[in-house]
Amino acid sequence: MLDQILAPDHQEQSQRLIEAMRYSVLDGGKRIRPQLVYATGRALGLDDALLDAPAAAVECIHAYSLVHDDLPAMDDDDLRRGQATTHIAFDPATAILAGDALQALAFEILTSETWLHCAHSQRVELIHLLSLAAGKAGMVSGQMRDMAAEGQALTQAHLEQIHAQKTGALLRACVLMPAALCQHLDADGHASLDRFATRIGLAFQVRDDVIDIESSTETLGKTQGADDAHNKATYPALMGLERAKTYADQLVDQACDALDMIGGDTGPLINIARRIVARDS
Ligand code: GRG
Repeated sequence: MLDQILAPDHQEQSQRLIEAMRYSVLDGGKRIRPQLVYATGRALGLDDALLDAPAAAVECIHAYSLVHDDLPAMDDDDLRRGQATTHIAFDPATAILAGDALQALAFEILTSETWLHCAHSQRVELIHLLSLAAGKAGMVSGQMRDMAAEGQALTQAHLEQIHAQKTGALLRACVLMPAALCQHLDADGHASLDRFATRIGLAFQVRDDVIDIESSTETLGKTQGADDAHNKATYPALMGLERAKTYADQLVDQACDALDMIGGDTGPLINIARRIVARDS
């Protein structure tokens, strides 16, 4: 879908913008968020075609966040997904605009009747969930609080609040969007999926902190040791490396236990949860 929507533009003035958007969203990445959307849909018995739009939309938001996070005014990173960050491959102004346009594209996709066929109320709910996850109550707020906390000693509760917003909110939306498309999900089922999403969101961040120490720049595809260089509060710094790894495993166990309430095929969700703590990039 994204390859089609972002077909190279032959109009001279926007060609560079489209190139930068394609570079940022189509070239690499593990695609964990779209996979989570499809896996949740599978657990709920939804048709894959209904999930293409939310999956593409969430990846656009994710890609924009990485482009902006790498900018000189933020983490100032040169390497992402094993290649030059967007502002290096293009220039900072183009990277800002490509990120902005990717964010807008996410909502363009969800509002498009070409790309998403669902009831009006469900469409509104998807837009609501994604905007909450991305904005001032979610990812952007988490990023702001993360920057403000640099160099400070945080409690685990404070660190978890920040990460629930910065990383967790978008991962949670990947589960809650398919849930919103499901007609037969009751309140208990919804609460179980929410608990699953919250636990894997946290596990994802704990693992991210661990691999920032243990993995190499080559394997990560981004600069290793960046957390330490930016004086960030991390789980290994707070509780030690081995305890952080155990904690991530426990979170994933709790997440998988929460799926017991879901009657459908939860295998793909469990697979993703296990991969989150096994990954080294
Ligand atoms: C700049 C608005 C704004 C927000 C930035 C998500 C984020 C907030 C910053 C990214 C910094 C970072 C490394 C966060 C830790 C978790 C995370 C999102 C890692 C990258 O996600 P992956 O591993 O990336 O899924 P790929 O490249 O596989 O898509």
